Amino acid sequence: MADGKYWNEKIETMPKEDIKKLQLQKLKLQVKHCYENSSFYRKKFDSVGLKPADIKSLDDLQKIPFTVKSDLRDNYPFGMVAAKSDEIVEIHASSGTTGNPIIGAYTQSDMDMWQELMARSIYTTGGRRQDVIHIAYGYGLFTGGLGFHYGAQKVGAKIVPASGGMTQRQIKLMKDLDVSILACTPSFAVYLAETMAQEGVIPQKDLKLRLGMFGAEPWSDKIRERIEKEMGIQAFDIYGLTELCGPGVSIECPEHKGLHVWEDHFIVETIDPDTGEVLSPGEEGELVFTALSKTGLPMLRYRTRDISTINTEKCACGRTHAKMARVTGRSDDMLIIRGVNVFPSQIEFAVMCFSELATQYLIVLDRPGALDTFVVKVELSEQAAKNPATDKNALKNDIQKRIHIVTGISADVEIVKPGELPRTEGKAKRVLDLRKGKM
Ligand code: DLL
Repeated sequence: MADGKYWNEKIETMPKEDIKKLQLQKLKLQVKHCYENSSFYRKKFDSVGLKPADIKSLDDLQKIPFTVKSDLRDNYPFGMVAAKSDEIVEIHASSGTTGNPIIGAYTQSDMDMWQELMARSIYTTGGRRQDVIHIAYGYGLFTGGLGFHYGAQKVGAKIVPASGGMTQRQIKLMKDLDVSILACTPSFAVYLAETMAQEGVIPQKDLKLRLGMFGAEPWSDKIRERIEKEMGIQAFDIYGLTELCGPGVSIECPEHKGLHVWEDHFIVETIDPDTGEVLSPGEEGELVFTALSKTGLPMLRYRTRDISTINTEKCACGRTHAKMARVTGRSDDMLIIRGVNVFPSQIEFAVMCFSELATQYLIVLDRPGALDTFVVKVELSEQAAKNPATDKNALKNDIQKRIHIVTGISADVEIVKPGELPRTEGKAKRVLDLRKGKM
């Protein structure tokens, strides 16, 4: 049990050269594991004439082809797995997407690594066994709730597994149970702060809250300032993805100058998203991770689509692991609405079920206050517009219900006249995102 500044001082402050040696040692084993146990990786290696023995240095990593999200979808559910079926002990999935979901299939050793990294991450922010941690990330297939749960268990903290919803009740619990750490999406934290103000709860006086761990969606310094000021806490950014383990891939340290990537388990690169060229530290690009310890569903050079910058300079906190800047956005079209991943294709799928509608639609996102607004504008077909029997209110309700079923979140549907939505030449523009700069 850790009792100082670090959860695992030896690992967290390991000299950079030693981290590199460890990474190379693990990379060689991991490549061999993939080649011998996953037909997906074997084919990938064979397609470029690469053998595990060709990986002799960390620079050789660049010889390995990228793994992309569509590989996971195409090989759903277990085509990329490198473990025996009975070795998989838990499965999670990222939110969003119609078609095949992106799943994470974890062995016991993957689960142990995840729990360890979450414990290390909580500890890095200052979380200790004396803390009461309120976990308001969703529990279930999403890795947020259970990821924090496992980590907090290892730290030995008292857990309040609140999950999502019932905001007022959550505030009451936070008050009555002396909650000291809040873990949720940044947008939910802002919403909680707003509701507290409406309910006359003054966090600085009525709560024992001292820090928060926020992630799963991009958030800006402005949001951080608001959360910190309104709740009287220190906010920490936490990053991760289902494909690698869930939250706990990287964590902000008390210096608040980036998120340390746990390099004993992951090699991080940044690449130009258009050309795939590997970038140098300090250059902004797409994050690519190689998981060094995962045995269930290994990830070699996995393209995340997340845009960030790597910083390899020394950190004043003493940790030697490289830092990534907060993720500013994604290079693909996935939308994160109120913390939930939504693809425009899901909306298309939902609205195209209605014969009364034309094929045009537009998703309008905004953030006038704390929460995202999510409007879907759809066009009536000429025929339905002319038909006096068309009941627009009933249609609107049905479409809203359908969108909720498909995405899991509520949208406001606006039905407009035929021809009213803008048309473009070439690719249709389906999303009008007015949230930029309003976070
Ligand atoms: O969001 C894991 C997570 C849970 C991280 C709780 C942090 C806290 P997925 O559902 O697979 O996993 O979504 C992963 O969410 O590729 C990013 O685009 C985005 N994301 C995650 N953390 C951050 C963050 C979880 N701190 C996708 N800042 C990732 C910005 C984030 N975006």
